[in-house]
Amino acid sequence: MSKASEVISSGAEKLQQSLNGSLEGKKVAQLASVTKDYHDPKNRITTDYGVVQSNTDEWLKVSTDDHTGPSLLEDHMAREKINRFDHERIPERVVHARGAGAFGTFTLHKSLEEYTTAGVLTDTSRRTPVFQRFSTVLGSRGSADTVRDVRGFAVKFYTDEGNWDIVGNNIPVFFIQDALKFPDVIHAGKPEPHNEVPQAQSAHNNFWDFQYLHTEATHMFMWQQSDRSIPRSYRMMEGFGVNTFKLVNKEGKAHFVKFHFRPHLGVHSFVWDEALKLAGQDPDFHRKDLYDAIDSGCFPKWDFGVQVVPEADEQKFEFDILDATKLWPEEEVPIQFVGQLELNRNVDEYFTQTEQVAFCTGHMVPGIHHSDDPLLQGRSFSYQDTQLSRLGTNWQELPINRPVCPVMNNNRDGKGRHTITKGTVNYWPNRFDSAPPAKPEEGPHVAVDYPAKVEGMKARLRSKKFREHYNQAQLFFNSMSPPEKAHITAALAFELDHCDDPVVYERMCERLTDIDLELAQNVAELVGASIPQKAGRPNHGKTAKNLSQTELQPKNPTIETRRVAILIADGYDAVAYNGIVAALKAAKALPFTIAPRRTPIYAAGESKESGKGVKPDHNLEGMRSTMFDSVFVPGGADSVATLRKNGRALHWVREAFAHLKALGATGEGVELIKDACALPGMDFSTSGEITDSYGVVTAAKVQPQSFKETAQMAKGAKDFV
Ligand code: HDD
Repeated sequence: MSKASEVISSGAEKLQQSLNGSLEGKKVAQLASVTKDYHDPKNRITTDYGVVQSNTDEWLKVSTDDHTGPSLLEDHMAREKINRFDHERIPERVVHARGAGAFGTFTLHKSLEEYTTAGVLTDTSRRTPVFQRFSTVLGSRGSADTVRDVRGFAVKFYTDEGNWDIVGNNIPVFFIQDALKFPDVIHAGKPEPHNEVPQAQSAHNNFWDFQYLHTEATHMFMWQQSDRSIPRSYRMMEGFGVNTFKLVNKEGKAHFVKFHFRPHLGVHSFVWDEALKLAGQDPDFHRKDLYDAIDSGCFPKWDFGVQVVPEADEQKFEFDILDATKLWPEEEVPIQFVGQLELNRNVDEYFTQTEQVAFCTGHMVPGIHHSDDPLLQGRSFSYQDTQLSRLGTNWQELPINRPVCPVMNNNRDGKGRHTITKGTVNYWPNRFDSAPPAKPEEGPHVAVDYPAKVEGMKARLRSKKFREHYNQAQLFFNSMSPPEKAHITAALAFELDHCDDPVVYERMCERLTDIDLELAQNVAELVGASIPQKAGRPNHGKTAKNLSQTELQPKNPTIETRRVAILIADGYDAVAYNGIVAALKAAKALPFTIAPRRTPIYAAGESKESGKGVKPDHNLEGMRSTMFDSVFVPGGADSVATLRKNGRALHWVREAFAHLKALGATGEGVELIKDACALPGMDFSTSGEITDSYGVVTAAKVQPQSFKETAQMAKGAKDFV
């Protein structure tokens, strides 16, 4: 059981019990029918064909006590075991190879029947089961979670009318307008072909060479260089469908639509130094964070919203609404929030669920349709196609991919077919009238194509507005807060510093003048390029709301699931320590005790002989401050004296402060904080009062008989986490 579940009682089992009979329960029951429990005490080890075995450790041989003889080909069990192992791996995803997934529920609180007939978006009584997979894009399956990259946000809705997939990202726009450029943008970003370097990074010549030459990527690379591409948690990022889709209502009228998911926890990011260090210190940080939160019953939630534009208004915008390199500013098209996505169940097995799940933008249900967005059109070919090489012809039959509604058609055979379809024919029309196509009048669950009039030249062309590539790159940069602008400057300086070809960084600094001259000049200085003197184009000065993460903070701030390290050594102040642990647990945060060693640590006045003491969760070397959201140092003269002499402890506090984390201390603990990170002008508590300065919350004197101060401090710290 994880630390998280020890602290907060599990809600997942209760949820499962409450599902029986519901649509949501259908997927649970379907998966249960193919799930077996490895830990059932009745189990005995068998071959794949079911014969119980008594020895699977030694290959059958001709041996004596003195000599180990040759192994026999006859041993089918042994050959099966090795043979199955040899073939365990399947090709990883060509992009988005590294990911983590979970099950959940989609609920709707406002019907969208004005726009669509889709049951999942009109029936407010439904609880639609979902599977969601988060991912990075460029890295291979074993790469680190915290690299700078776009994050995938793919949701499979198992609706009563079939599966609907939103295959989105945590950034609302994309690098390319036409799907045909996808192999180029991905080849440019992936490791370079001659030496397969670098892994999971865009900081290299080829990526930036492409960004300069392929100007339609300008808006997207600004997002990719912002804090959005180093999220603190999958639970703390937005999700976007990115492409433009169409909703069609019962009158047969169409609206263009974009899909949005906004996290209840707000949008939060690492600082770059933290992300870099975590990639080595804990490459599974995001995967574990998601698993632990769900395991502990702190279910991540997103508000689901739509931006809707009537078909007749297609040309009313200065950008083309079918261009995936453009967003629809909320000032022009407000988001209507109508539902909620909640993740509430972890996978039982990674491979069969998270690895074998297969998304496809072409998976739509009646009432949700393709638009002519040229990126979307090509995507829907690519996803179906890639699953064939990754999972085989019958990938739709894998349990995680099966719809919860009936499936019946004349597709047959192929490698690994599971379904046994009874009947004497497998074609339509047939003399039995079996499995006929439905009539549109049978109901809104029947797919009917939307009749759209199309005219134009048969040519390799995009419409005029697709040729404008800079306005929204400026809009995004202008909308950033000063720290976010500084982070973008530093990110570009890092990335271009990794480009050793001057052609690449010189050109990129020139490109930045198309966005903002000052940005271009600052980056050029940092990377040693010629300092541009003239803007490539004037900055229009416009801003839009909710592009800066500072505007996307939670309605109800919480420290739920935040990880707080409490540093102690022998002689710590038990009152302050117990008080902060209790206060954090009450707020559903996760306290971790960290000490110089992992054998018990004794409080002031507590003897080793007492047999008590606190067993720390980790020693100071085993974990680093990067793995926590906050650090707290309780008093205790001996404890703090030991820690003040310990370089690692000082580094812990200093590093956490440099990463802008909330720090707290009581009693003598304040002295350790001062040693590590006092700045000129910083205030520290000198008496019973609580002082908070630069996010450092201190109380020099704690009343031994009371837990109140520490509880209050936890409350104070919350404002800074
Ligand atoms: Fe893609 C995977 C998101 C454009 C071709 N893509 C993939 C995944 C996500 C996205 C989240 C991982 C799904 C999972 O967890 O299994 N892709 C996007 C977004 C795009 C986009 C938001 C732009 C709006 N993709 C895009 C284009 C193409 C592809 C233009 C090809 C023409 N994408 C693929 C793929 C992948 C994929 C090769 C690899 C594994 C898979 O599909 O299942 O087909």
